[in-house]
Order: sequence, then C-alpha cells, then structure tokens
Amino acid sequence: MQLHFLIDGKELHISGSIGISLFPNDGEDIWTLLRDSDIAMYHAKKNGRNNCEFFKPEMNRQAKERHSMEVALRNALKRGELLLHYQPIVNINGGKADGFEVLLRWQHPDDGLIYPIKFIRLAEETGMIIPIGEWLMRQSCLQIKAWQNQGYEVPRLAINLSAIQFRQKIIVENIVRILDKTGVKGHYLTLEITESELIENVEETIKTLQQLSELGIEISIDDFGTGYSNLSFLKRYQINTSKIDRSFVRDIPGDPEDTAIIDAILVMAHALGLEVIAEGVENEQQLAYLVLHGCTRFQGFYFSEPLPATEIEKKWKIRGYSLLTLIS
Ligand code: G
Ligand code: G
Ligand code: MN
Repeated sequence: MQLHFLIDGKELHISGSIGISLFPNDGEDIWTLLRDSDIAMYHAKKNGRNNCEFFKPEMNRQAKERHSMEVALRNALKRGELLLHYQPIVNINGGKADGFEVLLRWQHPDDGLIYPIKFIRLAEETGMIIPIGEWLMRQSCLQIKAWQNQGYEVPRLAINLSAIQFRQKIIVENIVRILDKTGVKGHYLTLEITESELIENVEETIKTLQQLSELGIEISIDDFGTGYSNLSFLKRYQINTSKIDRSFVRDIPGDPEDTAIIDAILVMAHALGLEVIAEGVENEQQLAYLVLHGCTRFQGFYFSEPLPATEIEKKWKIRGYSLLTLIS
C-alpha cells in the first residue's frame, strides 16, 4: 500500500527501493554485504523504483566495468583521445554537400575506436557531456576556420546536442563565447536536438531557440518521428529542419508502412516550411523513392560514411565536393 501526504495542496508519494545481499554467499563481513546491497539497490531504482532486487555477482562486474569506463572517459578528454568524424549531408539541388554532421569518436588506447552509442549515455550520467560537448563545439569551430583558411567553401556543420547540454541555463552564453573566441559566425552551425528535449520548459525553450536563431544558428530535429508524438512543437518553435530517422528509411520502398510514414512526414514538413533530411540512405532504391516523393537532402552510407577531416579534404580536392565525387 502506498501512503500519500498532502503538502501545500499537492499530493506527494514516497516509495522505497530495496537492495538485498545475503550472508554468507554474497559476503562474509558487514562491509561487503553493505556494498553489495547498495549495488543491488541501484539496480532496483534503475528498474523503475518502488521494488527490491537481490544482489547478483554480475552486478558487481557491471559496476566495475562502468567505473573503469568512467575513469577512462575522464582521461580521454585530457589525453586527446576524442576525435571527430564528418558525414556529408547532400543536396540534390546543385548536387553538393550542403552540410556535414559532426560525429564524436573515442580512440581508446586498448579497445580501439569506440562509437558514441557506447559512451554518450555514461557521459550524460556523469556530467562529462558538458566539458566534452564544449570541446566538441570549439573543435568544430576550429575546423571550420582551418578549412576556410585553406580556401574551402565550408558548409554548415551539424552538431548533436544532448538534452543535458540543451537544458543548461548558460548554453547560449557558452556558444557565444566559443563563436567569439574562434571567430566563427553562427550561420556555419546547425544544432541537432531530439523531440524529447522540446517538451519540457516550453517558455524557456522558445527563448533559447529564438536566441540561437538570432545568432544565425539553425535547429534540426534529430531522429524525427521516433520520440514524442505531440506535433504542436513544430509550429511553436523556431525549427529549420527535421531529419527522418533511419529506421523509417531502412525498408523502403518495400515496406508500405514505412513509405506511408515517410510520405506523411514529407507532406507535413513541406506544408510547414521545414526542410527535410532523410538519414541512413544506403542504396539507389531508397534514394529514388525519396527523390520521387519530394525529398531533396540526404545523409547515409550511399554517399559517404562519417570520415576524418583529412579524408573529407581529399574528396573536396578531387572535383569540388559534388554528388559525383561522393558516389564514385
Ligand atoms: O556515428 P554514430 O554511431 O557515431 O552516432 C551514434 C549516435 O550518437 C547518434 O545518434 C548521434 O546523434 C550520437 N552522437 C554522435 N556524436 C555525438 C555528440 O557529439 N554528442 C551527442 N550528444 N551525441 C552524439
Ligand atoms: O542519430 P544520429 O542521426 O545522429 O545518427 C547518426 C548515426 O547514423 C551515426 O552513428 C552514423 O554512423 C550512422 N549512419 C550514418 N549513415 C548511415 C547509414 O547509411 N546506415 C546506417 N545503418 N547508419 C548510418
Ligand atoms: Mn544526429
């Protein structure tokens, strides 16, 4: 039974999460038993709270792995093990890359190249995402500057922003500082955020997006269609582009449900004056379907995988950064 308390006219509930360790199997002294029950309690909280969990030896292994990953990630930034790859966003009108998405990589000393899917969550949970995100933005701006100095016509770089970064009170201030320090204009940047970042603190979010827009920065909705299903944010906020999630692109043109979803997104976005980028385009059949249905901007292995800056430059040097260069 859950009791509730009425405080200031609000109904408050208290629930308990319990971790259990057993003598002598889980430990023979009080400190080991306490540590193990603590680990089990965190599992209980993670599994939805208000329940209990018995300690299992693999919980300890997971906790150790997490801890060593956390220490390694803290060092990664200091030791220069983080690096950036760039994936072209191609526009068939003009046949040029009109943007690059910046994707974070971690060159781990023992485990090789690690993708963000393995460490972004940990970076968010430990707060490391803040210094990593600032490093990434500064690094991206320095890269823009370097390319400009070499005479390239640099398109916008699209940077993924995690919810934790976006909700920072000083996010705009930080961006302005980085732009000033590196001498890069806001209209060289796009920020990619996900739908879920837009549902909380509506007033605050409107203000933040307005300020970013005044700096010339564009906003893309990443993984569009996979998050929050309330579409009213599309008219409420200053948004430029929606990126169709690659899970919808994967099985077209064969899958009638996916084609229906893609058709609907394209019609709606264009009616609202939004640009659309289809993600995860891997073959000609997918591209043909998308083109036929009015999509003009694409990203995916069909054109290019994410590459280091030096590889991107090689493609640039061949024939300007054109569609032909990308496909051949
Ligand atoms: O190329 P890839 O496997 O690296 O990216 C996997 C996921 O990680 C993508 O969903 C992408 O949005 C996210 N990601 C890549 N780089 C960054 C980053 O710099 N910051 C954040 N928050 N997410 C990123
Ligand atoms: O969620 P986000 O859109 O930021 O994801 C970018 C991720 O998609 C990166 O991990 C990138 O490596 C991956 N990616 C880019 N193009 C393709 C593609 O054509 N197919 C697949 N399967 N993944 C892709
Ligand atoms: Mn993205």
